[in-house]
Amino acid sequence: MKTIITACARDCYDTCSLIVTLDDAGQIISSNGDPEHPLTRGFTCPRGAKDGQRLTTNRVTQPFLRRGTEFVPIDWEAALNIVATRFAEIVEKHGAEKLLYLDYAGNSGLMTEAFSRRLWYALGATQTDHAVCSKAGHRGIGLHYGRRSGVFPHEFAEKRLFVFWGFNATVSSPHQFALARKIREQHGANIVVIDPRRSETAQQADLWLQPCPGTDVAFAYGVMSYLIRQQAIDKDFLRQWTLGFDALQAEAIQWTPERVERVTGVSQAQLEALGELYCVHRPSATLIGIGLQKCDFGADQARAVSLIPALLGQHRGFYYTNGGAFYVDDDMIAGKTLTGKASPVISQVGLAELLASGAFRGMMVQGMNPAVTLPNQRAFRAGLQRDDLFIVVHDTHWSDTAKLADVVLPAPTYLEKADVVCPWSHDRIRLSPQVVAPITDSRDEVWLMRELARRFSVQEDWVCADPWNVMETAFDGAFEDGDWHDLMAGKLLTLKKRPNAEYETPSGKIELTASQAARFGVSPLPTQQEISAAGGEFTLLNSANVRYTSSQFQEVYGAIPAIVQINPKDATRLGIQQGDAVTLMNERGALRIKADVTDDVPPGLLWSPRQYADLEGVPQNTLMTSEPQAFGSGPRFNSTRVRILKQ
Ligand SMILES: Nc1nc2c(c(=O)[nH]1)N[C@H]1C(S)=C(S)[C@@H](COP(=O)(O)OP(=O)(O)OC[C@H]3O[C@@H](n4cnc5c(=O)[nH]c(N)nc54)[C@H](O)[C@@H]3O)O[C@H]1N2
Ligand SMILES: Nc1nc2c(c(=O)[nH]1)N[C@H]1C(S)=C(S)[C@@H](COP(=O)(O)OP(=O)(O)OC[C@H]3O[C@@H](n4cnc5c(=O)[nH]c(N)nc54)[C@H](O)[C@@H]3O)O[C@H]1N2
Ligand code: SF4
Ligand SMILES: [Mo]
Repeated sequence: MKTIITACARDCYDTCSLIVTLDDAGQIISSNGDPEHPLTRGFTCPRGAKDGQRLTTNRVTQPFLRRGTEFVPIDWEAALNIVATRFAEIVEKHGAEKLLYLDYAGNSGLMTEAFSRRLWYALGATQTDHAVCSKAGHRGIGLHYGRRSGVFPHEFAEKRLFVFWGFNATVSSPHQFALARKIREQHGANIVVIDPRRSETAQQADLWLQPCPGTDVAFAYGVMSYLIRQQAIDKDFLRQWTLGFDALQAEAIQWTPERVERVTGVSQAQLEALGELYCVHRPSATLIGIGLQKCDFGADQARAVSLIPALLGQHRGFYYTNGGAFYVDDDMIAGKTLTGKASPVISQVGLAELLASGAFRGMMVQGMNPAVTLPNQRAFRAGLQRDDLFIVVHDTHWSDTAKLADVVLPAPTYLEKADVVCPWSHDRIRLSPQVVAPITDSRDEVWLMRELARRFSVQEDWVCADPWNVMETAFDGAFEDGDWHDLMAGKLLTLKKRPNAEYETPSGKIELTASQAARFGVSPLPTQQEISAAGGEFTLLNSANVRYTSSQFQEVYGAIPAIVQINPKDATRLGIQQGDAVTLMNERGALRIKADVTDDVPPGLLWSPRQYADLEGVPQNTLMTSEPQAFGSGPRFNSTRVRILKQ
């Protein structure tokens, strides 16, 4: 028996340190959380625990080529030649922009996710803006603060109030939530959850507030107005560190408790209860979930909430994601800053229509399962089925997208290759060594990129540069307590962070009124917009699932339940009972799923787990619009309007 310590590479807030135990034959016996890691603290989530099992199920075992409806196994040499020949033809005949590189964070290792982009930058292929997840919030908060990093977990101990806002952290960031709970137990800190439904996190809160979805700008102004009226704001701080307080105050005080209640549905007493906690339990951490900004005006929701801690006199007293605080040059790793070619950037959220309209001739998909996770699946899948689109998928498992590809290439999982994962909540980093020998005939992303580059005769030598040397340069001066050699030797290091009180706005201050707003066509202050009721009687929310990472882990835990939660009042009115088959529909399509009647959702609201296939295999995202948010280009998953029928 032996143990190897690695870092989990999933698209996850927690970037755990995992201790993998192997038997003498090198087979994984278990994966456990590293007790020495200050955030992991000795436990793992249901996904981390099952990686050993997932290693051997539903894997792409070798390269495959589509022949009609069948996949035939081929060897790597043949696969590489087919891919390179087809892609080279496309570049020659139609131009490199007709080639789309579509990737996301299936594995957020820097080699796997970033370095492998070098080829596509060198070719000038089209890439996406990566806006399907958190970008709208980044844009919104960035207007006021520059970079978006804020509270780190190692600062939790001093906090006396944790406000999880549109953030189902006990599911989506179990280690940050557990740490907040520990501070509650030790120091009597309060945990508040702001979520329209009784999420798993809301169930553990001291105070749960339930604004209608999409009304968080109004709610945030309500809180700010309370703090101003109670004179709980820090005037010295505001004078020294911020710009535009008078304008913010003028807007905030118009949000009287009555008006806030009318717009958000939260009673005056509850609003005051939160305001009072902010006044008394100092300092606080306002933790903004990615879930808060996946709706029509998501960027404004995130920016409004992020302003609350500034009024209380806190530098960066919010948390959104912390990756931007580190001195790691990931754009250089990805080749973005090295290429002389213009790589066109298209909207990731809006890809479905473009694909369906024939905008591309070739597509390489890596670390993403877009045939499930992107919105407007009817259009997206129509695009995938075009005869003039040649699709290559490089994945560890038979994802739904792989099943629709022309060529499928096997990738090693994070346990089968070495990489370095940069965290985005905490500041600890360690090498992820290869834990087990590859169990399929897989090749990693860097190898694949180099083989294709060779066949394309790519001239840029930075494409085939040694990735470990590149990483060493990108991490130059990035550590607080060691160097690259220490990292390679397996030490857990701490990343150096940019100073909290440094704001990359034009004024160098927190711009409560954003001077760059006009550039993006938005107002200098966050604005509460009208919520549209078009498209159906109900708003459908959906969020991350405890046992799955987006579409992954269904080979371990079975299919993501195709259910919809509905309030008993709505259910009674519509004649729907627990377990009934129901149809959810809107102008984009219909889903057949099972009803779960529960008062975890209020009347008028529905909730589903995200990314399931319905009872007939239709993907959930058939119902979702692919029109990106006007500001920040993010998705609008949580503004989906639907009708629901019993049948
Ligand atoms: N309805 C709805 N849809 C949503 C959302 C929502 O809230 N509601 N949220 C959106 C959000 S926030 C996100 S981040 C996206 C996520 O969307 P995706 O990134 O598409 O999510 P996954 O389903 O996890 O797909 C990752 C893929 O990468 C593969 N993979 C894992 N490791 C490796 C590796 O080492 N190498 C390679 N080559 N492949 C690997 C996995 O097998 C899997 O097929 O979904 C979005 N879609
Ligand atoms: N177990 C697990 N963990 C994950 C993932 C996973 O797939 N599984 N995925 C990872 C990824 S890619 C992401 S992006 C994150 C997502 O994790 P989170 O940031 O927690 O976001 P969501 O799960 O999308 O939604 C969180 C909550 O936001 C609420 N919400 C929706 N709309 C509004 C609104 O308008 N106002 C307010 N106040 N609340 C609203 C929803 O009801 C939901 O409970 O999780 C990461 N962690
Ligand atoms: S998925 Fe997240 S919580 Fe689970 S082991 Fe990986 S980093 Fe930790
Ligand atoms: Mo995400």
